[in-house]
Amino acid sequence: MHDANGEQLATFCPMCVSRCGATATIVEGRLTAIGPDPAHPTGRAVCVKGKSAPRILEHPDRLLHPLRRTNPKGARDPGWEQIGWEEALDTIASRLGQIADESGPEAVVFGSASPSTSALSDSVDWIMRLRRAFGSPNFTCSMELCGWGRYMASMYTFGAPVPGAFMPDLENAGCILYWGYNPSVSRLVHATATVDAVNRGARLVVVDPRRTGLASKADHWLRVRPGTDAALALGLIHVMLDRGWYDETFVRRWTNASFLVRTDTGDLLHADEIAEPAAGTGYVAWDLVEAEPIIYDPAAPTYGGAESRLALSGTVEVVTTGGRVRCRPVLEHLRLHCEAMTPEATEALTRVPADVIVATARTLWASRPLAFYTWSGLEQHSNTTQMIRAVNVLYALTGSLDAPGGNVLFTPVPTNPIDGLDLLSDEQRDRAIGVRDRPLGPARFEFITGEDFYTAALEHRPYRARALVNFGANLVMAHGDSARVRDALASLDLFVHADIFPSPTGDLADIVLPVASPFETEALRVGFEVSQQAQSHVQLRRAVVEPRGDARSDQQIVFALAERLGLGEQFWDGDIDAAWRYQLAPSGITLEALRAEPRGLSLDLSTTYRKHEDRGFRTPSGLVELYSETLAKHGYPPLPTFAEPPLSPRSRPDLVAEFPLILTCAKSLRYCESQHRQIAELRRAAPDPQVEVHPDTAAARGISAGDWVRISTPNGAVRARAKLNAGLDPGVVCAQHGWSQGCGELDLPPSDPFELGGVNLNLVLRQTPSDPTSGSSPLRASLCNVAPE
Ligand SMILES: Nc1nc2c(c(=O)[nH]1)N[C@H]1C(S)=C(S)[C@@H](COP(=O)(O)OP(=O)(O)OC[C@H]3O[C@@H](n4cnc5c(=O)[nH]c(N)nc54)[C@H](O)[C@@H]3O)O[C@H]1N2
Ligand SMILES: Nc1nc2c(c(=O)[nH]1)N[C@H]1C(S)=C(S)[C@@H](COP(=O)(O)OP(=O)(O)OC[C@H]3O[C@@H](n4cnc5c(=O)[nH]c(N)nc54)[C@H](O)[C@@H]3O)O[C@H]1N2
Ligand code: SF4
Ligand SMILES: [Mo]
Repeated sequence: MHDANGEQLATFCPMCVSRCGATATIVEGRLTAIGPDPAHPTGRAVCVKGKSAPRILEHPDRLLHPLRRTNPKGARDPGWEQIGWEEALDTIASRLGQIADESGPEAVVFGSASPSTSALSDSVDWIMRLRRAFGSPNFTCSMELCGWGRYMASMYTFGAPVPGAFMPDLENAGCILYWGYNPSVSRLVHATATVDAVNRGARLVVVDPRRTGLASKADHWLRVRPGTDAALALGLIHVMLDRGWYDETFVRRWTNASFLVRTDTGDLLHADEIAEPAAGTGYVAWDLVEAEPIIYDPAAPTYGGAESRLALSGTVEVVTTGGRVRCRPVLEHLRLHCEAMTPEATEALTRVPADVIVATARTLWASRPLAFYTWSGLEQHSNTTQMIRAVNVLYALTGSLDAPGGNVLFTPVPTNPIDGLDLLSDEQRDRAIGVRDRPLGPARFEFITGEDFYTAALEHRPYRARALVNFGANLVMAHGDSARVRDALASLDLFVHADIFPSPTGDLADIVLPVASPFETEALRVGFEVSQQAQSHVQLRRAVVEPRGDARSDQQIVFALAERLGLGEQFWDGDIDAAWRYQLAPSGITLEALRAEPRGLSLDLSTTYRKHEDRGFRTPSGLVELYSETLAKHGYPPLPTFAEPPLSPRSRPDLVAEFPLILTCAKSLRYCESQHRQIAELRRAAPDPQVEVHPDTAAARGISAGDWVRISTPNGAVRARAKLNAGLDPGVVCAQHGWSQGCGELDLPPSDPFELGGVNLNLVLRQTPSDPTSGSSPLRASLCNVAPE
């Protein structure tokens, strides 16, 4: 389409998880504007970052050519020397081959920026394929801080990624629960859909230390003390069980609520332990009518219609091969586990008023179906896995899973998998860094934590990580203890970094590769996730302008590197179109059809609800596991358990005099994570990092709005400007991470991320003590003080 203002091209913005359908305006070969495309399933609106895409593309700091370091690591100036792609790729391939020959392919770690904060969503599956074809089980992408909770921890309850893949069905929800998630900042398309839902009468519950955008529309805003979310969830479960506010039919049939737990050991009773009926396999429940045990065998997962007769409360005596044993059903066990978490006791821990807890439990129950989402507020704690378990168990009790208006798996467009899962042997998978120490954690799924990666690089445990092939990830800024990240990256024999812009992480690389902006390259997107309509949509995003300099897409880099590494066969000999054709084949959609319709094509798919009624859940028992035997076997609590954050006023009263405040953090509206500060259009309205402080807390310290303040933790101090927020608990402050970039146009110099007194929050946060199951870092519940500069 052409008009006086330029050519209008259909596209979508992949710069964050929202992936908004958009229209690009092109004038004389230049991108001049990005605007919404209301006809696209995610195209209602675009944000300020999307609108700034032209400035991002044309920014003078862009990386335009492959670079090779000529000065030693640690030198202030890397001494970048421009090289050609051939030389860059050949050097990388030969060095990687040599390292793999000497130390095994596992010595090479691959990495990427999170697909939620960048266009890496275009190519992350291809990077996975390259890694697996190469033979390395090690991928670092901050999964332990972003994704673990939504995609993996929930496997231990549901056998499925809820709410990661089983998304909230906002269009039909009776009640929406956002727990540590603020889509008004972080996912525009969810924010608009939520406002629609509220306007049509859906209830909204927000659990957040801050009164965020949507919290002002919420029926209940629960101002939780950072890091005590598991206690809050247990307190809500207490009320739900106490009042009978749970879906008994679902709970009986589709959870392990009726399985018997031995009171002597706390373990589940197994069929082979009981005397009558004669030994079988599986678990044991209690038939109240027959007054005898009844066996549940996951291989034939049914009670044969006896569900309604199963005991869910009380205690029974079971004759086992070792004598009489007192047992109680899991639900009773859970009830007792939560017994002490009365609304008042929960208030004392979480600072959420007892009456609000009761009222919230009532709303969650009375306004079903419940759809929920959790994110960063829960994923960056030393107790993340148990927090997620607690919220998941609470959710299971509502019976809304996979029901219309609950969390559902929108039917995806059928495609061939491309992430190369079958290319990595189990033997290699077992070598993932960290999997021995945390066998149920992200390493089990080939995601290694930052902490474990740096230990492998610096301390050679469990073996030495020698190389990193990294697509974007700004590890120095993303992880606690930035100085340790720097030391680990500097210790590598080979560090290859592909990026659009220079970064403090890229500055430590041996070879830097220039990546094209997403608006300069083609990419295939299958499914836009947030609704059935969006998930049915397939789009081949075209290059709306030419790439600058020698920049190439991540996918092109992957394919070129694969060929150099002798892996061309697994990469269609470098032919990306052929790879896409393979991927698309089951969908019936052709590449030609997509190229002819740049706005994308939609299949006519409908959601299948309650799939468990056909095939159960993919847990060991085939049921939703309120009690997780898998966790128990590895020494973790089988029922969700609260642990006080290790750096909190309760755990460390000795530190309270010096560090009386609780420090958490949240994302910025105008920037993605550590990016975009160099864009004047974005920076002008938010030039400095901010820390939100209650007015009384500020006044007591002589701090006024806009003042520069020192945020000190036991690890040192950084700076930020005070933003007064009367909605906060006076004992809580909320800062921002990701600050280091300068902005030349506004004369704002960059800030050294390793210098105390600078603006890099993660310099004074730590990765430890990390979550024992997942290795998640405690970035959102620390102790601090704020003081005027
Ligand atoms: N204290 C604290 N720390 C945190 C968080 C927090 O809330 N608080 N959040 C955590 C979370 S949730 C995450 S996801 C991580 C984020 O950490 P990262 O995943 O590293 O994300 P960014 O900081 O956005 O940095 C992305 C990098 O990728 C580059 N990039 C952008 N687009 C592309 C592209 O298309 N290709 C390539 N090759 N590069 C690209 C950018 O220029 C930038 O250098 O940080 C974590 N760290
Ligand atoms: N504009 C913008 N959009 C983004 C990003 C960005 O940087 N900027 N990043 C992208 C990425 S990588 C991610 S991970 C997502 C993240 O999306 P969100 O999860 O929405 O991100 P946050 O705003 O960091 O955190 C959500 C809320 O958690 C609250 N919170 C802090 N501590 C606690 C706590 O202990 N308990 C509870 N319950 N809540 C707490 C914060 O106050 C915040 O309002 O956003 C994506 N989209
Ligand atoms: S919300 Fe994210 S995807 Fe949408 S326009 Fe903004 S940056 Fe792009
Ligand atoms: Mo993230």
